[in-house]
Amino acid sequence: MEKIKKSDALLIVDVQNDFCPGGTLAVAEGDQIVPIINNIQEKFPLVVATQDFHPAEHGSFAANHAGKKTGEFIELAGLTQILWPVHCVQGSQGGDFHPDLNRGQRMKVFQKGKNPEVDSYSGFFDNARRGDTGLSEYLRSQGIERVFVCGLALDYCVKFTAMDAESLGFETFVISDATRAVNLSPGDGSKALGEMKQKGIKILTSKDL
Ligand code: VGL
Ligand code: ZN
Repeated sequence: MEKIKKSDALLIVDVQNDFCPGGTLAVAEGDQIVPIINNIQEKFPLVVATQDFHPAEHGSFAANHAGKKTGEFIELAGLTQILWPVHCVQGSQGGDFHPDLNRGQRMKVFQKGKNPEVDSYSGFFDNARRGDTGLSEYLRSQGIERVFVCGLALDYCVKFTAMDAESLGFETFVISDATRAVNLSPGDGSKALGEMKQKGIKILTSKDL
């Protein structure tokens, strides 16, 4: 069991329609984490969400590169970039939070992926680490020392957010039953868990809270 303290925050990563079944970048069982996340929210003194929030011309969309398909690679912001289907476009229904996700008054939202020139998996920084969403500063201003990460997708935005949290000096936990992986390659989800453990991130389940 992990007793929740006043200096703990729950980070809900990208629980948006396009990452749930029926969405353009659907994660299998992505919607099944919603009731779990709703149940644990009330235990935390602070709950923060991230939202993938792309302009239609975003460079990570295969559709914006003539002759390229989803899953192929290009160079973007000097980094190798995998190409995605169009997803989480600003103002679209796919970019909205899952309708069943509880969103209390307290829940501040940090949007990412707004710059078309670079992708942004982490809720803290873009992939080139040039842009900062302000999440780290906000958590510190609220006296947060430990973060518990959940949401979508385990092998991309959850992993990058947890890795950055840990490297920024927050004690970091991932709630394994409150996340699901895209698994573009089979096993990506378990690989992500292994990489995170190696960095000192702790893995627990909602029942441990
Ligand atoms: C994500 C791929 C592209 C995620 C966002 O939220 O995990 N994955 N954009
Ligand atoms: Zn995205």
